[in-house]
Amino acid sequence: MTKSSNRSSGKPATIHDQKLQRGEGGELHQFAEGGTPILTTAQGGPVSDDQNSLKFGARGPTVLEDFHFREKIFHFDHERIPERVVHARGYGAHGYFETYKSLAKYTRADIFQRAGEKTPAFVRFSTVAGSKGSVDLARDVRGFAVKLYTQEGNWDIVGNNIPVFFIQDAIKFPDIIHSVKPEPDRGFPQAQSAHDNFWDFISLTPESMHMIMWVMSDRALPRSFRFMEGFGVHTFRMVNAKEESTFVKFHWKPKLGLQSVIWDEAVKINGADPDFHRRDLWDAIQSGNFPEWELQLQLFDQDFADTFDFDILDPTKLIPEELLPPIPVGRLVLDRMPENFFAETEQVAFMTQNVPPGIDFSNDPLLQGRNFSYLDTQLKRLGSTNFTHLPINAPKCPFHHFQQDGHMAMRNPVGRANYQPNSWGEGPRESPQKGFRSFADVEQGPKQRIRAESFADHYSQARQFFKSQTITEQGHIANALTFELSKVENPAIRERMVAHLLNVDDSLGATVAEQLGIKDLPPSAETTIEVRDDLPPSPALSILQNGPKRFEGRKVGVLVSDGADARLLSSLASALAKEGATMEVIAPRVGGVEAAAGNWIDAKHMIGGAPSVLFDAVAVVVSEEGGQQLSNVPAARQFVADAFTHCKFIAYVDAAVPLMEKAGVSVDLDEGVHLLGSGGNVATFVQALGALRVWAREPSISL
Ligand code: HDE
Repeated sequence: MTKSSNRSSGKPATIHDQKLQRGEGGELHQFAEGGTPILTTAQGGPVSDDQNSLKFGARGPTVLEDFHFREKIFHFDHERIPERVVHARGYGAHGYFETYKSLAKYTRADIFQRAGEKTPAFVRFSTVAGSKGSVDLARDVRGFAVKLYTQEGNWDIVGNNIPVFFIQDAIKFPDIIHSVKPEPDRGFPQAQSAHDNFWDFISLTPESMHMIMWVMSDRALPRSFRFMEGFGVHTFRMVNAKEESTFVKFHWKPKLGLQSVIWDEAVKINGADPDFHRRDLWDAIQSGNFPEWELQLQLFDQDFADTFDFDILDPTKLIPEELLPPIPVGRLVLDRMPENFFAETEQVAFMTQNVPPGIDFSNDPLLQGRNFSYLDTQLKRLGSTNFTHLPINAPKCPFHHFQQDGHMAMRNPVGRANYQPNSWGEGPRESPQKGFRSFADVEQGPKQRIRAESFADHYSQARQFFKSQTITEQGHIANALTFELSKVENPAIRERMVAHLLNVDDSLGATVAEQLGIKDLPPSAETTIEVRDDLPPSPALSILQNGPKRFEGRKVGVLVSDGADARLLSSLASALAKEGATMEVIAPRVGGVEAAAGNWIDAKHMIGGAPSVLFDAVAVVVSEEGGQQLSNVPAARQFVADAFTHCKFIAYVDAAVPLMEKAGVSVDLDEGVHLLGSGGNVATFVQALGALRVWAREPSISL
């Protein structure tokens, strides 16, 4: 068979150039002159002309019998599959999970039996609300879906970067999602929660308040997939060989620490590079800086669960890590990008119900609903019950079953027996010992539509989350709420939200009301039970208290001009490389600049193409003349001004002062602005970068 190779480069081949050769397997390969494979139809027929459709005469009409044209257009017209109804925009990578030690005490899952065991993995990160082509930096929850190809079948931990959820019962999922998606009459806004429908629903759904605190925090604006946590959200079970069950919550902790951007950056990044997160992951993996997360488990029993007022089955609640420290059990490393985005990232099918023996579900009503839902979505999107035949979805362990036929069946069983039991001595058999056995939980009660009393507290953990944030982070939450509600046109919705916020924190409610210009503070929303004020702050919930302390994995943007000090640049580059960080050069022209010593400095970007929002910190290394010239270039002024406004560290040489001043940045303003002498002070600057931002600057800046 001729291998499809329509992507290989080379001049267009014509049928006259054709030579026939036999391949290794004896198959006939068709080559044009020069060894380029000949373009064929999907049926393998060689194509003579791919530039012109078949016509009568030079000017048409086109002839119906042009089967090559028909096949080509037919296939093109059907290239799209439905995008995911939620989490449509996503980006995936391959890697592996490495088990630290045996967890046989808790689970019989094979993946946790042997220290050092490596299990292939595929991870897909996503936003929830936006379409497939939407921007990366929408304020949104991020999906963090992990497929582990274990020796006992695929295990999917289909989690988020936030450990709680909006709703307690799966039956409300279509409502919350409809409310956040573009409004159905007007078809906008895209990938945004800042609109009436979303806040109307939320203001009528008190159970969402804890999650609202998270999505209004900087957690919803991650700087990189590599710098965010992942959570299984629900309480699951681990079941050991003795059929003993332990409750478990899954946490993925990024090795490079947590980091987010602020809203003004997010808005600008979306314009400057809508693929910011994708590019970041691609660049990191392609350059060998493989992102890594540690899997940590919160393990507990029923007695521990009973110590809380809330229900561990309620997905709007978390167990503070200070009360139950998560135990590290393995690491996830992403080291390979897919070869084909569609085949792998688009077609990967995650399902919460994919669990190996030894992992089991709790009765969390959201999880139960998800277990029901995910199979539907695969059939809808992938179009066949045989979606497990796609390589990305197929298990990597041996598998045998009697499922057969159906659309696009690629793996077709041979032999006579397609049922069991059979007396032909053929085919697989079930194994009571090795097979999946559900934990034999005892349940009873009347059949009814009801929400348990234990799910009734909607504000205490929202308050705990708010109180666990630094002042800076609390300010960001208040500003996010103000922005979002400022886009709500119906004042009654704004007021209903403020009434809820007053239950979370008086000052938060009052600040948002004040910033929105609500003259009379509404009474706080009614609660069914008293909001607890005694839950201690949990520092684990704050991003800023869990930063990396090192600049590793981050990037400095260096603005240069002709006559720049190349030695200074190279000492900056090597100091950053030592930290595991990178540097990109931005010049007036993308071709680069001539250094003071006459050598050439290559640039990666031109000024207008690389605003400082794309970097974690900036430096300005220019000549006297360059500094003067750039001070008249709006994009250069914006580069510096934004870096300052976004509380970034800035390094500069003396010659950059005119530019800094025109950008409104006084060089002796704060400790985040560093003077680089020729070769000097680079180390101090790079050391300081570990703090990532100069938050002390923020109160003096009004965005
Ligand atoms: Fe999902 N969710 N979800 N979800 N979810 C989907 O499955 C659903 C929920 C999550 O990268 C869909 O393949 C219901 C919570 C991620 O491919 C769909 C409910 C959490 C992804 C679906 C929830 C998630 C999805 C859409 C309420 C965090 C992307 C396409 C009961 C713990 C996976 C698809 C990927 C995707 C249903 C709630 C995470 C429709 C019914 C809670 C990360 O099946």
